[in-house]
Amino acid sequence: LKKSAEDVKTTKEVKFHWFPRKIAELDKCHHLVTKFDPDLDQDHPGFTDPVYRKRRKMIGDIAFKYKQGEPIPRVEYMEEEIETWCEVYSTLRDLYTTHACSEHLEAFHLLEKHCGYSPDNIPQLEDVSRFLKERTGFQLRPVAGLLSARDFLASLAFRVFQCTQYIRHASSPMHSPEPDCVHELLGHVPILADRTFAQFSQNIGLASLGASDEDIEKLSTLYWFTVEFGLCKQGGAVKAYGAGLLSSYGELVHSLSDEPERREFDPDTVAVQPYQDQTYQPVYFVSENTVAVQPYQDQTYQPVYFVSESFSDTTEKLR
Ligand code: TIH
Ligand code: FE2
Repeated sequence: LKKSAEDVKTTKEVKFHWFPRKIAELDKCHHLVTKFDPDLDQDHPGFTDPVYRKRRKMIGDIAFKYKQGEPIPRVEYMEEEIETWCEVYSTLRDLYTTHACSEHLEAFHLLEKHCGYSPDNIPQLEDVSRFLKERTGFQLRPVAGLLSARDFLASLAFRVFQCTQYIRHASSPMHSPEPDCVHELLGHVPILADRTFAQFSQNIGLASLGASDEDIEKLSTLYWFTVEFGLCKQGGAVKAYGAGLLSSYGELVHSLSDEPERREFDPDTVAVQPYQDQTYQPVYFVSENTVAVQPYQDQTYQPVYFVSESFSDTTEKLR
């Protein structure tokens, strides 16, 4: 996390980080982590592909220029990009029937019907954003790469999901170590169309506002093992609801195979569980059905508190 003098305001006893007070201030929440940058990371599949890197810059510029409230500019995707999309889409779609949770399946169906989701079309963020806004009040905003945890979580507090618009390199369609539009559109978007899940996501965001670095770390770990890599029990079977699973054919199969360890979800344990972000997870956490939480407005809540009481079976009642 990048920290500068202005980020930390200090009075005699209280030390807190700057955080956005209104949605327009998300324009300041744009600090990127360069970890998986194809220009800097030698292991990135696009590192030796100048055409890919140029394309990434072009699409990234949309995000750099974007101001909150504007419509998200459309991208005309190239043939090779659509081929990558098609390969991932077709393979994953077959797998969802058996591997995805019911909330994901239900929303995916609607997205195919109303939002241009199909094997030969990469949906436009603006269209998807409008769909989500109507369903759960979530909206998308374009981002040029991996954001700092603090900025990313802060936007969730405003029901804004920062969303990449470029696509993964054609040489590795089945798994990407960084977010791309396949990950956002196939992994995150469907589940953000669920009211209970949307509330859970916003609550993590609210808890993050002004939090200490230590608590941001805990909240991102919690986010990692739920929103990104969470499994849940549904009708006696274990299903995936994490976006990192639902956007990666390789990891989706792996997560429900005999290979990894699966443990019962417990927020206090999960918040401090070490994780790695280069390849498949060795351990996943299984929740009882779906996440349901109360809407908290109080920014001083301890992050682990609200999550401890968060798992109950109220999804059906909320519908
Ligand atoms: N591994 C995911 C995919 O291949 O779609 C992408 C990411 C998940 C979590 C962070 S990046
Ligand atoms: Fe993600």
